[in-house]
Amino acid sequence: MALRPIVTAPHPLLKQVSKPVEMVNDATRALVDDMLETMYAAPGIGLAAIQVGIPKRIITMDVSKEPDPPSPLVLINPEIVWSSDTEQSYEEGCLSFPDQYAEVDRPASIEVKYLDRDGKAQVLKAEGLLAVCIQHEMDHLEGVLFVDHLSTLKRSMILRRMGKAKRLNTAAE
Ligand code: GNR
Ligand code: NI
Repeated sequence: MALRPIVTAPHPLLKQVSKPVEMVNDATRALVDDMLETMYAAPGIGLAAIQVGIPKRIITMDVSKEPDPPSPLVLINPEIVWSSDTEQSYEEGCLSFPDQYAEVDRPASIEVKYLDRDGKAQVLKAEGLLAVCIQHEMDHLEGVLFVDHLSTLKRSMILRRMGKAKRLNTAAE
């Protein structure tokens, strides 16, 4: 297992559309394990493979809260098969936008089909934070970021703050 560096905005990789996994094999599982380790270390509740530079349709998640035990979830080639008309608003963050948060509206409940880490087909119905997280991660597979759901004004404010933070970082290095 290994920690992998997380790609931060603005980076062209984050706009890339990820490719389906053709076969779930040991190499896939090795990447999944690295993603889980990287996600927990960040710490984050979700991670898409493109955030560690790999354009494959793989996401890892864990929305469990202490003192509950960890509950890692791996979705390969996920597809939303149903989503509710009712939306919910949630203050989202993204490991590729450190320290930036904004309210995003999305369907409140969804049903998603995917392959698990053994390559077995699964269906999952989700609501609340899990539904938010799955949709946020699935956006990454299409090169869509949470800021793309915001008004132009809010998006440019966040992008400007990201630019500033990056310049400060480069100056300090
Ligand atoms: O760690 C994360 N927290 C989070 C909070 C609210 C809505 C979505 C997320 S996902 C984010 C990790 C991440 O960037 N995944 O792509
Ligand atoms: Ni994200």
